[in-house]
Amino acid sequence: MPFTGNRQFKDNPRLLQKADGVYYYDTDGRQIFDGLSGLWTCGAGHNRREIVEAVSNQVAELDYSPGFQYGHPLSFRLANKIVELTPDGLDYVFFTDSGSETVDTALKIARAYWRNMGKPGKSRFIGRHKGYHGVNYGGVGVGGIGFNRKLFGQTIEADHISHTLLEENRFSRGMPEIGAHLANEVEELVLLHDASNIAAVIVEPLSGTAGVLPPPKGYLDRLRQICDHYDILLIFDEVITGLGRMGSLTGAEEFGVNPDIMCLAKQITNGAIPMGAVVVGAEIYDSFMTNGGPNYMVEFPHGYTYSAHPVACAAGLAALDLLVSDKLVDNVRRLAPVLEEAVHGLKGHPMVSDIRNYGLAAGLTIAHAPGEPMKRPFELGVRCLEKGYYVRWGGDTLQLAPAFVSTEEQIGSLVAAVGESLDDIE
Ligand code: PXG
Ligand code: PLP
Repeated sequence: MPFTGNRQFKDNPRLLQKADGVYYYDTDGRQIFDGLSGLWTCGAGHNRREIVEAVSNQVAELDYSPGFQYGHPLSFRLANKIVELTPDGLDYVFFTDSGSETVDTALKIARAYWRNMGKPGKSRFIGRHKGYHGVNYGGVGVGGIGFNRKLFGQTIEADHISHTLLEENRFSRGMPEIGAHLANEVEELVLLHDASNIAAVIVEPLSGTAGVLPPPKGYLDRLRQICDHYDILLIFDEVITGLGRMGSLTGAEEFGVNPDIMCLAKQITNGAIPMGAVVVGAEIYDSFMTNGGPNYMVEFPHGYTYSAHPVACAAGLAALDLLVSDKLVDNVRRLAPVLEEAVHGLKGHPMVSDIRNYGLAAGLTIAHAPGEPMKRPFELGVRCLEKGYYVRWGGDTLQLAPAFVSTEEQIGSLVAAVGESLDDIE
């Protein structure tokens, strides 16, 4: 069981049987509102007919196609679609099968790019405390959640700048006022290591897993300026923020700052089939093409057995068509203030020490039970489930991320269930 208390789960299993729209149904047939869009994956709601049909047809037409040395038309169509939806200047796509693979691919692209440019010394990475970049060795190295690292020893070496969860910003709505100055810590690391040794800075535009931490005003702009000034690549890990949840097609678009490399996953296929994607600009792509040797040689020795899997591509094309045709991003913009208003209504509860939100994402920090920082969120999550609401607990936080197709009433009752659960465990 991934990221699960296995012993507790075996005593009290939580088993889902089927899904429809914004609801799950457990093995007892109980209806459960999906307050996290799966795992931030299913913004369009579950079991969308268009995606189901695309997947069924594709598995019957071309069930698998080798990605090494062969291609298939859908992967190019999906890549073009992703390029359309991401900011100008991000024009080339490399497919993976998860967010973790996406991050490790992005890190390898960044180092290889600098080698291609004749600057092999530029190999260090800068991440951020509380950052989550998946669970593979690269992502854990740049990641900043100690609990996810401490069992595993040596990862890739990385420095970490401070997180932006500041006491002064507690209970901010949307982007907090204070914290842009924290981006300047990159400059201190430049003084320490010299930019000639630094490949890239990687951040989530909004930290999801850490409990929904929106970027402080001016913070991402400052990161961009510093990276430009010192010729360091800026990687946005948009596995959660990409493709709708922020109220724009990407976090980059919403926050008005473009990265050199973007990581996407989850929402590409609406969660139906595993898939991730790294998106880069022409300068990075061309550096591989001009340094690849004779044209039959492999320019980027990297890839997965299931890269650009045809069934995943079919799911992705259908899901992204839905995102656009059903104007789901407009839904997010419309529903974001509803979630904001509702969730900040929990302020004042003695156990709630902070509330944050942006787009269709909200995070609550729960005051620690004595000596047991992770216990109350777990208890709250289980209480919510008993009431028929699925929410996410992690660390000392609860997270809400309803589907883009939720109604105002559903969002209201989701937050009400959290409030009642808080009362229950007092
Ligand atoms: N980067 C970011 C920013 C993520 O949020 C990953 C990489 C890794 O993706 P994969 O597909 O390898 O899991 C993620 C995944 C949660 C939660 O509740 C978040 C994730 C996964 C599961 C749960 O916060 N994020
Ligand atoms: N391990 C072995 C022995 C393999 O042969 C392969 C792929 O061929 C892998 C790991 C990597 O698997 P994947 O390409 O699915 O990441």
